[in-house]
Amino acid sequence: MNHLNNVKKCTVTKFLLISKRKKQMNPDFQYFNSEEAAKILNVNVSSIKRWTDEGELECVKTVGGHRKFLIQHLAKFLERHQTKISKANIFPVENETDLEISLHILRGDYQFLINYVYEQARLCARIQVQRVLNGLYLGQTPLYTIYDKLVTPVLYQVGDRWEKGELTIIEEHLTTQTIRDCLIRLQGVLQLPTQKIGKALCLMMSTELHDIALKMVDHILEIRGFQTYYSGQLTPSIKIEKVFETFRPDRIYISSTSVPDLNIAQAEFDKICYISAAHKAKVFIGGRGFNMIEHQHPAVAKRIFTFEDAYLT
Ligand code: B12
Repeated sequence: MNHLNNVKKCTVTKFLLISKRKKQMNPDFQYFNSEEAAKILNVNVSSIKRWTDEGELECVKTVGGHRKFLIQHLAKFLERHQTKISKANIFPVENETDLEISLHILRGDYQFLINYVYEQARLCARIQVQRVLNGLYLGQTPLYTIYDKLVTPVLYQVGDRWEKGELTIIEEHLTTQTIRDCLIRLQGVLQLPTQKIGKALCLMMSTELHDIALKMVDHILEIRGFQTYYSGQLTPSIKIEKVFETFRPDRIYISSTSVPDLNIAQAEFDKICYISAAHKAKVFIGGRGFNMIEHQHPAVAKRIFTFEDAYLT
């Protein structure tokens, strides 16, 4: 947040400097075009044009006559005209900080968003984390991009900071649990197709606690139109045949990260593959645990490394 405040102060100061002179584009500043401004204020582009023509909303004009907006223009407008805009923005805009974040969401500035979401998750600030996830999704960012470019790097950052001793174990738990909770809430916002294209069983093995990656795979499969079944942490494969008979999945997604006992993990994986083959279900695997588990089996269709891949395969 310090960084954010610095950026804000710096931009405001610079803006004041130019507004005393003539209002013209300064290459050092970040400008929105009319479409971006409309998206942030959650109004039509025609409203943006009308308000600028009426002098209600400040802007600068390019040589070609295009309207460009600084965050401060929008913030000033918001202050004066709260009633003119709906609260349901892609990232609810209530103050300049929110506007700044909206800009990064719109621009897909993941480096900024990774640091911001990491910081907010560390503080267990669910609302802030949620707003970014929802903002990106409602702003038409593909779900797999949000997971590959934002959530995964944030989780890696949690791991790196913990390894460096910058996060205690309880802080690591609190941070990741905040992210996990926000992902579960995001699930409620996802637009799901009504027509189902298949059934997918998302499975974890009996010693596995790392369930966030598979939860995200589950979401990706749901938006693709799969009916999904998600087993969750520490799932023993005892009588797993019954699950195949009940749900008749055509795809099995297995996630493995931690392999405390390779013999146990290998035996479980082989069993799942054997039953999958018997039920003509394709197996898709992911996670670093498969660097250890032998996975050359006829039932295994593919090892998947990214959420984009999970969306496309
Ligand atoms: C959060 C976390 C935890 C949480 C898990 C909470 C939860 N509900 O998931 C808790 C605190 C419980 C935990 C516990 C442990 N953890 Co941990 N944990 C992490 C952390 C920080 C993030 C994991 C994560 O979600 N990553 C994000 C996912 C999206 O990334 P990914 O796993 O690389 O997956 C990618 C692909 O492989 C693919 N993918 C993954 N799975 C699947 C599945 C399918 C089907 C598909 C299609 C794709 C796919 O998608 C991702 C996109 O690239 C990592 C650090 C890190 N670098 O990942 C350590 C890490 C995974 N943990 C580690 C360890 C050692 C442990 C513990 C053994 C610690 C301990 N001594 O107790 C225990 C193990 C518990 C167990 N039995 O499982 C190590 C693993 C080392 C290894 N195997 O190489 C890591 C790497 C930390 C480290 N640097 O040492 N952990």
